Amino acid sequence: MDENILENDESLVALEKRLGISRRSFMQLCTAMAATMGLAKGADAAMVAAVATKKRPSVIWLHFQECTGCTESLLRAEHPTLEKLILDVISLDYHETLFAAAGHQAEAARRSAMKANKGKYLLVVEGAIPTKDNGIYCKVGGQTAIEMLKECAADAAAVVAIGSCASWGGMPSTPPNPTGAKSAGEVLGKVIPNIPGCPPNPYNFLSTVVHFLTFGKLPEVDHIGRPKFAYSRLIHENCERRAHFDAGRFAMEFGDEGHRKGYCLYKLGCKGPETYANCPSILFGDVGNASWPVGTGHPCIGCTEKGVGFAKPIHELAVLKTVVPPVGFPRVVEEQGKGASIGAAALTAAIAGVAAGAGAKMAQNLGKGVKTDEGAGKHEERAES
Ligand code: FSX
Ligand code: SF4
Ligand code: F3S
Repeated sequence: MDENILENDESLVALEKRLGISRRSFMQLCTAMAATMGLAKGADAAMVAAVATKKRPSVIWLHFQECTGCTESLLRAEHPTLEKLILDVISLDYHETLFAAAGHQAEAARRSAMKANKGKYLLVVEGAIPTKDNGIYCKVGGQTAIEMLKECAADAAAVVAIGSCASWGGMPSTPPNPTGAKSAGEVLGKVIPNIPGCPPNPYNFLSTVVHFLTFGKLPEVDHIGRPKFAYSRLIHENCERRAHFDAGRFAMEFGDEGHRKGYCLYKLGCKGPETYANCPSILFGDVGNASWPVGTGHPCIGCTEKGVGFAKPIHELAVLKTVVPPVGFPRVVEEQGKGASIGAAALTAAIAGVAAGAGAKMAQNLGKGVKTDEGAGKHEERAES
C-alpha cells in the first residue's frame, strides 16, 4: 500500500484518534490481513478506507454452551489492541458477557438492534446448541438456544459461527453428548461460515469481519464453511517440527531427550497431520516465536477439526492425510561385520514380497543414508524416499 497517499487523509487522522494506534500500524495490520486472506493488490487500502469511513456493522453476539474462551481470546490479544480494533470495527449491539445491562434490559436492546438493522446485522454465534429434550438445557431470557438462534438468524445479513462449539459441536458434543449439542449450522439446517478453534485465533475472526465490512460479503469458504485463507492447509504442512517428522526423529515421552530437543510430537499424539488450521503461521497472543500449542511442546489436539478434537484420545496417533511414511526404515549405520549389504537388503525386501522397485529403492536409500551427529544409535536420519 502506498502509505503516502493515505498520509494526510482526514478520516485516517480521525481513525488514529479513535483507535489509539498509529495509522501506520493500522495500515500494516490491514496489509497483513489482506496478504493472509490472499486478496488482490489494493485490497489493503480498501480495508483501511472501509474501517475509516464506513458505518460499523451491527453485530448481535449469542452465547450458548461454551466456556466463553472465544470472547476471552479476542479480549486478551495485544499489539495493536485487538479488542479495541474489533470493538471499533463493529457495533456490538448485544453480547451477554460484555453487556453492562442484564435481564429484560439486555433482551430489549437485542430486539431493538435487530429491528433497527433488519437484514443488515451480522449474527455471531459462540457455543453449541443443546437439542435434546426440546433444547431445555440452555435457556436465555426464557427462550431455548434453538428458539433464540432461529429468531436472530431470520433477519441477519450473515451468520458466523465462532469457535469449535458453534462450528461443529466442540467440547459440549464430546461423546456421549448428553445434551445433544449441535453446531449452529446443523440447527439452522445449512452450511454457515465458521471459524473453528477452541479458542479460535482472533486474527482469523478480525480478518473475516473486516472482509465483510469492506466487500459486503464474507471471505470464500470451503465445503464445510471454513474461510479458505485460514483452514486450507494442514497444521502438519507448516509446522516448524516437520523436518524432524521427515527425518524420523520423535519425542517418545514428555520431557525425554527428544522432547527437550524439539523433535516431532507425532508419537505423543499430535493431530497436526489431520487438522486444518493456520496456527503455526499466525501464532497466538502476539508474544512471538513458537507461541502456539506445538511450539510450546504440546501436541496439537485437533481443536479445530470435527471428529478429532475432543473426540479422539490425545495419545492416539493421527491419521496421516498427506504423507504415509514406510512402516520401517532401513538401518543406515551398522556395526562392523553385522550390517546387511545393499544387495542383501534388496533381496530381503524382494523375499518379503515388496513390489519389484521397492527393493531397489531401499538399496538406493541405504547408499544415501547419513548418520546424524546427535543421538548416535538412537536416532537415525532417513534419506529421502
Ligand atoms: Fe470455549 Fe468458545 Fe472452546 Fe467453545 O470457544 S474456547 S469451549 S470453542 O465456544 O468459549
Ligand atoms: Fe508438527 Fe505434529 Fe506434524 Fe510433528 S506431527 S510435524 S509436531 S504437526
Ligand atoms: Fe488447536 Fe491444534 Fe491449533 S490444538 S489451536 S488446532 S495447534
